[in-house]
Amino acid sequence: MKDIFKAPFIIEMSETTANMYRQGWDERNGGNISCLLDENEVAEYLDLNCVIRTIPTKFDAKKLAGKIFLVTGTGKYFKNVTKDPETNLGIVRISADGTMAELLWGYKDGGKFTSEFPAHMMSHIARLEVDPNHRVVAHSHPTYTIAMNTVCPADEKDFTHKLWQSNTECVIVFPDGVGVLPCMVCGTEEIGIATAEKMKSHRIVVWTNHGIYGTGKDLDEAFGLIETVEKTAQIYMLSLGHVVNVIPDKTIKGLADLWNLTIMEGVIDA
Ligand code: 2HA
Ligand code: ZN
Repeated sequence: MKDIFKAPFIIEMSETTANMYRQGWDERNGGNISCLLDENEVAEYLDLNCVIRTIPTKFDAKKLAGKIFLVTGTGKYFKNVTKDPETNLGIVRISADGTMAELLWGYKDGGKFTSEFPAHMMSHIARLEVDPNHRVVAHSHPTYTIAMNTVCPADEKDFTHKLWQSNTECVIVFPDGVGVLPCMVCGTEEIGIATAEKMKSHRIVVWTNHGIYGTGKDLDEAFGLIETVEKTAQIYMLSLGHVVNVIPDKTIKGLADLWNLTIMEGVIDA
């Protein structure tokens, strides 16, 4: 068996959580990440017949039966992952009936996966249905995005438009727009269902007054989506009350046409 502490998926997860912490997006135990792993790759590091313990999923995860995920732990701090991945992370396999997560590695102190496990798993189901290359769901509390929620309506077309108008990168990076949920109780199956519904048509979902979900084929892509929204939310908040130039709709359309992108419907008139 190879040394799991040297596995690319553990190193990349440690680097990403540390990076997010340093951005100031993940205070205390804020944020959580899950990555769908390749079974054959995991088998190079772990005996897949050795289940340490089982943890109830508390929702129907049957559509993910047999799939293996690397998931940040509940109550754990992103800033601590690098120095102790085995306590702060876990590798779980969804049981055949979808009611249990079989712990294959990690959560060494008896812990378990993030409280947002339902939102993560339901988002994986939704994204895999539209994109077979999808692998990562990352949740974070970026400051300016949450600040934008306090001054903007919880309306996804309006929110997307404001981002597209503030930074020319936005329509290119997320032509599919940003899904927006109203302020809801987090950690529940309900918010998981609502998030997954948005994930059918968006790779980014904002939880009003809470934070953001970014998804993608790898950690870089999920991180990059969050980073682009957050940078643009910062531009928006810094210029609030002093705006003389926003990107005209015809330029947003021009950018989309130049890059052959299909943009979220109903956001611009052009
Ligand atoms: O893990 O971010 O949404 C703490 C949270 C809950
Ligand atoms: Zn959160």
